[in-house]
Amino acid sequence: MRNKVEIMAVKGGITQQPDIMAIVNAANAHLTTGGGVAGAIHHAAGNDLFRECQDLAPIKPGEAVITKAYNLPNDYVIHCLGPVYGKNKPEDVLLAKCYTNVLRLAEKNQITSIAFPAISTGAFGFPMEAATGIAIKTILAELPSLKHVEKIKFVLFSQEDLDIYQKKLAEVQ
Ligand code: AR6
Repeated sequence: MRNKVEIMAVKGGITQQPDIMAIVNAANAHLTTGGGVAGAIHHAAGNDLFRECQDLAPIKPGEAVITKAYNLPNDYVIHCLGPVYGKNKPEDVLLAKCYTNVLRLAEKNQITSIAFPAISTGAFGFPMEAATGIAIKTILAELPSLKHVEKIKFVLFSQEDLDIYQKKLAEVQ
């Protein structure tokens, strides 16, 4: 089963992944715009996304909800609230829950490809190395239960972050 899922890391923007069915939003609890990933997603998707989100908010750290993607070149957005580092504890458990819950929602919706940003590593302050380890370990643990997801792409904003992901992926693949 594990060999069936393609896992990769690329440098780029989460809103520019047209080959992907569902992109993940590093959201805030109220599923409003904000900065970073959430700002880029809401800006690109348009006001209809904001409206759909209002019926689903608020969410708690580790939770995920799914919406349509509107003007984005994808079918769905899966919105996930990562932990604020130093505040929502235990941070590692809550961050792992994000990845697990996103994958479970993806499976429920028969999603075949998914793109993740590095949840919690921007405004929420989670150290990148530690967050990368949690993301990869959690996803690897979920692989045996995936029936629909065939492609998982990590989208990193900087070369430095991409290097961290590629190093960790090389250690496990
Ligand atoms: N594509 C891919 N990665 C990005 C993009 C993008 N367009 N923009 C930033 N990153 P953040 P968080 C990287 O702050 O830490 C928002 O204001 C960024 O370099 O988007 O979970 C929300 O409204 C970092 O590595 O998410 C929330 O209030 C990573 O994506 C809060 O920020 C995550 O950065 C969520 O904070």
